[in-house]
Amino acid sequence: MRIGIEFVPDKPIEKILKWTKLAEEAGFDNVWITDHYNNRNVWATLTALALNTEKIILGPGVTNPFHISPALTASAAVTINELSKGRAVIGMGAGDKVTLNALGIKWDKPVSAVVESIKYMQALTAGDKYKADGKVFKVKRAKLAIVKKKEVLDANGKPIMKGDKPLKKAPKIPIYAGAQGPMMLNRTAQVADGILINASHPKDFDLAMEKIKEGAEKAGRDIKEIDITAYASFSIGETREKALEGDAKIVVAFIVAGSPDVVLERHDLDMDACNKVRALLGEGNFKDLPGAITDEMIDAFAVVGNKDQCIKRIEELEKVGVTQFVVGSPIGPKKSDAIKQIGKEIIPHFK
Ligand code: F42
Repeated sequence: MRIGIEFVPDKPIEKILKWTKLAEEAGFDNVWITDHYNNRNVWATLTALALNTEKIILGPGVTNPFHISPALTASAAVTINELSKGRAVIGMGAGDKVTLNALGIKWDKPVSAVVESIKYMQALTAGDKYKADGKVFKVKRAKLAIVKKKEVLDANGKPIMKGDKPLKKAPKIPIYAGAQGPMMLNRTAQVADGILINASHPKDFDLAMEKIKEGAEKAGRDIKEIDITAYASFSIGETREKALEGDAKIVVAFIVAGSPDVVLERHDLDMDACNKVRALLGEGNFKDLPGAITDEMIDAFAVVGNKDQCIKRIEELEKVGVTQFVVGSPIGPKKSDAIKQIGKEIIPHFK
């Protein structure tokens, strides 16, 4: 099981860097930086992280093909891969419809946009020419000049030949898709190296796995090739009560309010209680909001608790097929303490 961590660059980059260094020391495999245009820029943040870390894998989690052309995203990722000596990945999702529409950006065919952008970036990051007549992207001619292909060596260190020339390949930059919906899961499972699923409960993964399997089978892929990632809301403390002292309930409130009824029903949540949360959030009543969050809502939408409770849930997710667990916001009441606690008590359990 890989263990990743998510940071939102709504704080100065120095702070994100400090936490990322702590995460690297604590043994995290991946750091994912969220992308919202109203926060600090994701690629600027990743540049600072790439230059000041040694081991941790890094990438946007997730950027989208509507704000930025996939050609530019591919170029940014190749640049970060060079700066970090081969540690870049890309997370690509549909983006937020409301935010994009507010900027006057059309959000048409989000599933096709994500799938086509992944193929587009796969070609460009591999140093290949790309041309497409897709539903969303009509590309006449694209190629990155900066990709350095290297000779591929066999087990004895000799170049593998392709005809009379040595076979050359660019360093691989894995591309992950952010996906929740059935169509998005199915179609991205046909092309992506990993799938970032914004969920914390095994019930959600049972359903997601069905769609991922369908997609992988359709493309003739082995599901083991896909890094199935739980992008989970998380809060750890010495006790469950302590873990709940920070923003965990507020994060859960946003998830409850943003989830379709079908998801709330899947978790047998009381609809009146959920509607109360929606109303309080709508009014901006953050004072009464925590009191409206039930234990059932927390259990459905976050991994919260002491070391043993968190380990138990991550193990349950591993059983249903999750191969990377991403510790997402709020992480804990105090981020630095939580990162150290995860490094001491959680990561060794899964390594
Ligand atoms: N969004 C951000 O803006 N910033 C972030 O940092 C971010 C991080 C993140 C991390 C993990 C993750 O899973 C999601 C994350 N997101 C972030 C959210 C992400 O950008 C997307 O909004 C979210 O993942 C989209 O959810 P979804 O997989 O459910 O896809 C949407 C488009 C959806 O509604 N899908 C449905 C489905 O079944 O998959 C409906 C599909 C649909 O619209 N179909 C149309 C049709 O006509 O049938 C279109 C068909 C076509 O060709 O596209």
